[in-house]
Amino acid sequence: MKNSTIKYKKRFSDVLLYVIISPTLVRKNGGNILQEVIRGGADAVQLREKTMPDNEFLAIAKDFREITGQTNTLFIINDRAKIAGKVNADGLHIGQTDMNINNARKIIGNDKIIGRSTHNIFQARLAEQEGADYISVGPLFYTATKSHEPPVGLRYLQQVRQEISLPFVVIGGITANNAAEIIQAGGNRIAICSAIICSENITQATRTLKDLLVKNNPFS
Ligand code: 3NM
Repeated sequence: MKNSTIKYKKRFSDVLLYVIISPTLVRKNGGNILQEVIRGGADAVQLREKTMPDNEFLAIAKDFREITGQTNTLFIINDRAKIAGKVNADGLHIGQTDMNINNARKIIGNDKIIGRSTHNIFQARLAEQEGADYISVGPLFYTATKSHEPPVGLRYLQQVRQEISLPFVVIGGITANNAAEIIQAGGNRIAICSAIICSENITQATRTLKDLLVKNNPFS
């Protein structure tokens, strides 16, 4: 493995709190949200906008690249591989209906991180075979952010822990109220969107969740 490849993979293995930012969801400036979550201790951020035109997305992605570069925060782009390559994002997150992992690698480079959404153990096995660097496991609970996807509950998390050796983030309906239960169940890396970016005080909401993860961190 090349040094740069090890660098990116290692950086993902250090992630505890992964924040998904959709500026249009809260009608706020993306750069401001980003700065607040970084201040609160986010280890990785994902820029996710499903319907925004590419040129607008690209402008935000450039800002995100600059800001995350200054703070050494891992920067991942949802779905838009070409833009991830263009702005030199650290990684790409792809859903089940997005492109395949091989094609994504060709666009963003072999050394970058590729994450795949999974909703059942078959998808998780496939993601592992196809060479994903991490998977997301969810939605654990109902979430308005991805309301068409039925919740999988903690049972799927247990299956992943038993069978899959890739790093994973748990996702979907996670808040400060249920995070401790999820961490106890083995969800050591958590991805959150609305409970952070829709809160009144984004920095404080991020800090609260990060503290819970650090306090219960089995890696330290
Ligand atoms: N992907 P919130 S759940 C973007 O299970 C996304 O693949 C999911 O948002 C999956 O923290 C989800 O607001 C929404 O529930 C996460």
